Amino acid sequence: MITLTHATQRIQTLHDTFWNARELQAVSIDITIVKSSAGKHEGFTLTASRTGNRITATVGVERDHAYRYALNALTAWIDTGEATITMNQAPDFPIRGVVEGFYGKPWSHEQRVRALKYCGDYNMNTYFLAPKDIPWQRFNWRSLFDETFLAHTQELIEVGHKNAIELAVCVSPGLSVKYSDEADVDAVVNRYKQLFDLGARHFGLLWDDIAWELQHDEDIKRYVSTAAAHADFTNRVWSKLVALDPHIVLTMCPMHYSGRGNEPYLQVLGQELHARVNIMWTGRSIISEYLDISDAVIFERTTLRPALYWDNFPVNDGGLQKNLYIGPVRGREAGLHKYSSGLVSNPMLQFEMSQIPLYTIGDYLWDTTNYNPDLSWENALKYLVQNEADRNALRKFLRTSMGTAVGGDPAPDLRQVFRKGVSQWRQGNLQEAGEVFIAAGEEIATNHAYLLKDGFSKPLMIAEIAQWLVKYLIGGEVLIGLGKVLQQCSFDTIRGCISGTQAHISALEALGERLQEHRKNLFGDQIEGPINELIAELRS
Ligand code: LOG
Repeated sequence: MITLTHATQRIQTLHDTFWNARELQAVSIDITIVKSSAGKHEGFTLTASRTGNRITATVGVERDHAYRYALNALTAWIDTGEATITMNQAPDFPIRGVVEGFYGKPWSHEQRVRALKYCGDYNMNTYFLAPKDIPWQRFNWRSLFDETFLAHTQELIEVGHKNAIELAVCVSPGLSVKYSDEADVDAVVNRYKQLFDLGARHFGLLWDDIAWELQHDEDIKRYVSTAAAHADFTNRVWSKLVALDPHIVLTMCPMHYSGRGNEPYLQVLGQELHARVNIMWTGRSIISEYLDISDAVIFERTTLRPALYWDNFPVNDGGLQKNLYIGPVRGREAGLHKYSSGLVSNPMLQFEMSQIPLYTIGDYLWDTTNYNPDLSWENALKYLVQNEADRNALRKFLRTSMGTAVGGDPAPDLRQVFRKGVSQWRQGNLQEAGEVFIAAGEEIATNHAYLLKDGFSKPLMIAEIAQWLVKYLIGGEVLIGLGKVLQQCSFDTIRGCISGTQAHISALEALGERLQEHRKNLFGDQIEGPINELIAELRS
């Protein structure tokens, strides 16, 4: 039994949505809404106590949608089993969320619906819909959205609102736009109007990955630079949008979306673009290892507004498709929110697996100072895989691909295996060294079989990583092969190194080849490195 007292209609909807998506616990919960003393825009206060199976909670919010964050905190507290809680919290970053902006097969409608619910659980508030390879996004942007698209989008906007997420649909006219042409401005605005009628209030206009030079004679005559054209076109869109609703939000992605943050293009944009339009930025690089305050300050000085980070982590499109980025986000500085209007993450093509890093991004965005990547990652696994045995098996696999494009050890457990094994072989204990690798390989083979067994609780996850699981097993077999070769070699105590035959060298080369042949990346270069080292030692 859950009761809610003194709620507004919006809070009631958030409440119903939240509890409907959960299995009701064997407790009764009474929640009372009070006037907020949170003091911050998206803040909430929460006090709660438990007597037996009965939980009594009081929640205060400035803005109704923050009630969702109070519920997230309440359920997290319930899971701890503690007797009381008192909280006064607010998020660090104002805009927190996802930009579905990768090349390749976009997420499906069903996945997006689920993504919005997940984002609510991660304390996020924004979802940019910007799939690159879908005709409506970059190619036929001059036509109105069709009925199917609108029906789907309406559902997304509604599910978003029920989960405290704003859907921001994007348009990318840059491949064929004529900046000076008012009809092109209207084409974009007409699409936004369709979405406005469905309840959307945040829109995206993207100028990434397009020709840097002006293409049309009229544009060349009218504008001194592409930056001037982008500012002017975006401003004209903006003024038609604010006429619809003064509270509207427009976010634009500039053509130079990565770099030092002081490029002439950004300077012009800063001066000429309406002050209320957000500018996205991916940081120093397209995929930035670090997002830090010193760069953010330069960007802000140049563009006269704080960056809205388009964070290209954990995205794995284009040439990155062999990688799985399933570790926690790292390298985003504590306190960055003071110099930024928000951060949205461009996820992987793999929807299910993206949830692991996204969960950690939600944690970072909420509280950058206390963000603990390893703890957050573990909590992500608990949240996503409730069955403990399945979670343990999955964790072992995941820990062979923890490398992110943004740092971190790709295969921390395997590193320990090699540390142990290599130290044994250096001491001349080839039987023991071989045993270390064989045991590690066998453990992988057993875990591989477990993950693929019928009845594994997360089949959608397994389906997404099927090809990496093939590589996983190959890795296990290669480790066993390496162990066996080591055990057949002998140790030359005089020279203090391993000796063996050409056959051993060939066997090792074949193992290296096997790993190379399969295109998906796992294990970092943890296995190849030592194999090559051993080959060199045998040749010496
Ligand atoms: C694209 C993005 C793509 C990403 C990673 C931005 C602003 N645009 O280099 O759609 O997913 O890189 O490949 C991009 O990042 N351009």
